Amino acid sequence: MHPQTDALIVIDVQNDFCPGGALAVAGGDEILPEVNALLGQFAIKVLTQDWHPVTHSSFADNHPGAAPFSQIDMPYGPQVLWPAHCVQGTAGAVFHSGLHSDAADLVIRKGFRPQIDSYSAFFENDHQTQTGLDGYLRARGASTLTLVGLATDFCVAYSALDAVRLGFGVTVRMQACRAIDLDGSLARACDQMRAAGVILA
Ligand code: VGL
Ligand code: ZN
Repeated sequence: MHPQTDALIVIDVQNDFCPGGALAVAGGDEILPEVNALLGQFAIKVLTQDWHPVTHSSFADNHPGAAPFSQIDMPYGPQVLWPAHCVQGTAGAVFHSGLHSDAADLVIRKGFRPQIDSYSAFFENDHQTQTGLDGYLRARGASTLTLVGLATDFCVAYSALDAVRLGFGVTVRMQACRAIDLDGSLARACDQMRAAGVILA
């Protein structure tokens, strides 16, 4: 058992990010045994759930003529346009059936504002709008975090970098993560995480 001050954050282990899903991450379901084992070892366990309205501005479908995986400029910075995924209330947004989601203390939903995406578990992509997770973890006395889930190079990396900025000690368990790897995004994310002081275990 990990100490009371150590929290496990499981990022976006949802059907749409697993094989067969709308934004499938290769091998996304392979992490389930390790993620479930970790859920049994931490006192503080949080799941995040990507949770978009069908009108969400990160969906290529909502930008006529735009191709999935292209980039646009949003008021808060560059934004990749994704295939529609994790739409609120759909099967794709549900946690993978093999995830022991009942073990979680808290589920943080993110990306529900139509005009802004939210990769990180802590801040939306403007790096200012908070999800509330920082306050929750502090209130429970967490000082170190272990991150696992999908996808390594987007939601896991953004969460890890924000967590370090917020003053948490952060470990990413790479064997319990899988990446989208768009144009070298995995290598870039790993470099950024290491440079920021994230432990890649
Ligand atoms: C994610 C792209 C879009 C993720 C979520 O969970 O990494 N990536 N929405
Ligand atoms: Zn999303």
